Amino acid sequence: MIDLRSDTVTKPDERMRRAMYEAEVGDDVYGEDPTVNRLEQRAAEILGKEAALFVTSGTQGNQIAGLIHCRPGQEVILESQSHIFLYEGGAMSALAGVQLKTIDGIRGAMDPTLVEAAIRGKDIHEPETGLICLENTHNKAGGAVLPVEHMKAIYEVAQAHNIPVHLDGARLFNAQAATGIPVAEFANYTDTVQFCLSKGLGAPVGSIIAGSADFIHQARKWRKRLGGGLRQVGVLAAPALIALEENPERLQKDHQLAKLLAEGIRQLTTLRVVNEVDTNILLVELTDPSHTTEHLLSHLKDNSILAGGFGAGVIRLVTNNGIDEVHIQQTLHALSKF
Ligand code: TLP
Repeated sequence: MIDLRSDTVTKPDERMRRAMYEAEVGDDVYGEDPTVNRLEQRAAEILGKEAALFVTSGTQGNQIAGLIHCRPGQEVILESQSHIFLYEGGAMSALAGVQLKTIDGIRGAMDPTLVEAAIRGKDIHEPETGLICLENTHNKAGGAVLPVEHMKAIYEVAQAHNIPVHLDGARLFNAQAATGIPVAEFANYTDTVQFCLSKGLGAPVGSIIAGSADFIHQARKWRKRLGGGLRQVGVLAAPALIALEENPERLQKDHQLAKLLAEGIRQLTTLRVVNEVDTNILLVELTDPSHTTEHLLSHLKDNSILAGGFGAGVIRLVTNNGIDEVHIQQTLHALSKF
C-alpha cells in the first residue's frame, strides 16, 4: 500500500528499532530515565527554551498547555481551522474549562488586528482572554508555513496585553525545512511550543512540549494527572532522539515529493490542487461535482493507494518517510485513470 493518509503512518526504521532495543532506561516518573532526560534536554536546546517534556501525543501536549495557561471561564483565541479547535475532541473546553474564540485566517494566519480586537476581559460581563494559540505549519491550510514575521506580530499583540502564546508546532520542523529558518526562531515568538516526533520526523510515538522551567515543572504534574506519567519510556525516547537529531533534513524530500505530486495533478483536468504546496500536504478537489470524494478514495484504494477525506469535496495527500518518487508516479498514474 502507498499510504498518503498522513505523516503519522511512518514506521520506525531498523536504526530506531535497534536504539529501542539498546536504550538505557529508568523510571521516568522519578526523573530517572537517562534517555528521556537526554531527549528533553536536546529538545529544549534546539527550541531555545529553558526546559522540555516528552508527552504521549500532540494532543496531550496542546492540552497540558491549555490547562497551565488558563483558568476555567477564560477564553482562548485561535484560528477557525486549527487542529485544537477541529480535531481534539473539544478537549480544551472539557479539560481546561475554557471557551474558544475562533478567527478565520488566511492560509492559517490570523490578522493581528483582528486578534487584538478579539481580546476581552475589561468589562465585567466578559470572559478574560487567557491564551492565544497558533499552528505552524497549518494542517487544514494544507501545510502552510506561518511566516516568522507573522508570529512576531501576534506575539507583540499578546505581550502588550499580557497574554501567553502557545504554538501547536506539530509540524514545526516542516516550517524549518521549507524556509531554512531554525525552529528556535519561530519558537522565540511563543511562550510554549508543542511539536510532534511521530509525524514527518518518523518516531513511532510522542511529542515534546517546551517553555520556561516553571511551565515544565507544572506540565510534569499535569501529564501525571492525565495518566501520561510513563515508566521505562526510554524505549520510546531512543527512536525519538534519532528522529530529532537526524530526520529534520529528511523533511525536504517529503516537500519535494509533494511538489512533484502537485505538478502532476495540475496536468489533470479532473482534479484541482487547492493549496499552495509549502510543505508535505496537498489538498485536492474534484473539478466535476458529480463525482464524490468517496468514489475517488475507493478508486485509489483499488490501486493500492490510501488517502483521506478532508472536508467537503476535498481529499488530503501527505508525503512521508515511507514514500519515494516511484510511489508518486504510481499515484499520478492512478489519478490519471480516474
Ligand atoms: N493530526 C492528524 C489528525 O489528527 C488530523 C493528522 O493526520 O494530521 N496538531 C496538529 C497540527 C496535528 O496535525 C495533529 C495530528 C495534532 C496536533 C495532534 O497530534 P497527535 O495525533 O499526536 O495527538
